[in-house]
Amino acid sequence: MIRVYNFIGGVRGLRVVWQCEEMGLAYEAKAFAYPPPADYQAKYPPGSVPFLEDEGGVAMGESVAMMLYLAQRYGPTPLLPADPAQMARVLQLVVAGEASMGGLMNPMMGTRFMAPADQKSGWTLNFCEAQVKRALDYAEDLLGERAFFVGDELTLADIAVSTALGMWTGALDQKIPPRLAAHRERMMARPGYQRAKAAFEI
Ligand SMILES: N[C@@H](CCC(=O)N[C@@H](CS)C(=O)NCC(=O)O)C(=O)O
Repeated sequence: MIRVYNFIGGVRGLRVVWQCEEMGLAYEAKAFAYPPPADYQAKYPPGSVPFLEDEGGVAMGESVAMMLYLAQRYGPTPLLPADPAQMARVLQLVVAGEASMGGLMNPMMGTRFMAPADQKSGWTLNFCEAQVKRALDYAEDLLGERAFFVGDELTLADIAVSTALGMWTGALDQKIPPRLAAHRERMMARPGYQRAKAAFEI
């Protein structure tokens, strides 16, 4: 069975189990508080979450890779459309959700919660913030007035970007542009999202 390790309330593991919910895949959610227990560190030496295990010796890190893995292994799924233009846009936004959004938020969160008092601001922090805002403005334009980023139904793009917005508005307490904000509200209202969120709330 698919097993996903995550921090309690962790956003990146939510990506993966939310996708499982939307695809109707059975999974086991393993949640723990930060810092991870020693046996987890042995399983995944970087010690970050999420981490996924599955039948056949599958053991992997990186939330976005997990999303693509699940779509490939258990698809085809409308979450990753076959139409080339739609597939390309979905892949772009799924990767952007981490490479141009979530990944840049990590140094911002580290600075906010872990840096000494005299190092809580600076050029790098401003740079990361500006880069994320640029990516969000672009996502806002791509979304336009539509309900979903690509086509007429949910795709991996909605899941990946929406969860990055969760870090931006949650841990980082930042604002998001209005159409993205409405999109996030719609995503959080989905039963699959609600069930996934509950899986990591202990
Ligand atoms: N690119 C990785 C980022 C993983 C990551 O930074 N996870 C955070 C929690 S959401 C974490 O484990 N932070 C604590 C740490 O790195 O020790 C992914 O998408 O899985």
